[in-house]
Amino acid sequence: MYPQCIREMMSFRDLLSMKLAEGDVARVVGTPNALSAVLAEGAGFDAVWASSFEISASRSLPDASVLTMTEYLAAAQDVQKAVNIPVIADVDTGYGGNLNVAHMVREYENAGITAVAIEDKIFPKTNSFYGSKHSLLDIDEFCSKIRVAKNTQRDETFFVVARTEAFINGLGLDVALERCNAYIDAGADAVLVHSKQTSNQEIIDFIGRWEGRAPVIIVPTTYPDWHVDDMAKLGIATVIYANQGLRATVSALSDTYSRILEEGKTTAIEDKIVPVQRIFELQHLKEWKQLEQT
Ligand code: SPV
Ligand code: MG
Repeated sequence: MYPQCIREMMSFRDLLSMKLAEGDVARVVGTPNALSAVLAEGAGFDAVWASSFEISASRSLPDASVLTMTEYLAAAQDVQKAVNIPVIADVDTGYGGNLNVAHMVREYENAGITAVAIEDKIFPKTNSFYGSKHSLLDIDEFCSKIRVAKNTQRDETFFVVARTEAFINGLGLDVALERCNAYIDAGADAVLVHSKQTSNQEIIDFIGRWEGRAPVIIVPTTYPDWHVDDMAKLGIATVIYANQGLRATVSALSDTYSRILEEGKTTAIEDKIVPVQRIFELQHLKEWKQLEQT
C-alpha cells in the first residue's frame, strides 16, 4: 500500500462539530508545504492552514495575488496528501469574480480539500499586515461569491469560511457585524474575523454582539498574548496560528547558515539540528523500502 495513504480523514466540518461539542477550540497552524504539515500533525494540531502568506513567501514572492489559483491549489494539495488532518485552504479573494470562485470550489473539492476561506478584499489583494489600504468588495458582491461557492460544492461536508477584513481596514465593529451577518445569511459556514490590533479587544467586542450565530475563526498574529483556554471560554471555534511556523523557519535557517560560514565547520550546530535519521522518518523511508519486498 502507498506508504502515506490517506486513512479515513475527518472533514473540517466534522472536526469543528466535534470540537464545538467538547467546548474546545480547533487549533490550526499555517503550513506552506507537506513537510511542515507532517510536523504540525505530529505536534498534535487539529488541522492545517494552507496560508497564502506562507505559500507565496516560500517562493520568495509577495502575498499579493501574484501566484495563480493553480499554484496555490498545488501547494494545498501537497499538504493534504501528506496528512490525515483536514486542510483549510486560504483562497484569498477566490482569485477573481464569481466564475473564478465556482472554478476554485470545483477544483479544491476535487483535490480532496474540505474547507476554503474566502476574504472580502478586492482582487488583487495584498497581505493584511502590509500598508493600511485594503479596499473591501461591496457587501452584496461578496455575498454573491459566497452563494456561488455554496451552490458549486458537491459534497455537503464542504465548508466555506467567509473572512472579513473590516477591522483590518479600520471600519469598526458595526461594519464587521453587518458583513458577517450578511455572509452567514448568504450561506457561509463560519466567519473569520481578522484583526491587526495588538490586543484582542476588537475580537472580544465582536463576540459580545455576535451571539453565537455561526462559528468564529481568529488569527491571533498581532495579539499573541491570548491563551487558547480563554479563547474557549469566549466561544471562539477555531484559532489559526497562521505564520509562526514560517517565521520560526526563517529564524532557524538564518542562524544555521550564518553559523556554518562563521565557524567554517558544523560541529557547533550539530546538536541544534535533527539527525539525518529524523528526516528519513519524515519521508516514511522505511515504509517505502518495504514496497520492494512486497
Ligand atoms: C495567511 O496566512 O495567508 C493569512 C493570514 O491570510 S494573514 O497573513 O494574517 O493575512
Ligand atoms: Mg492569506
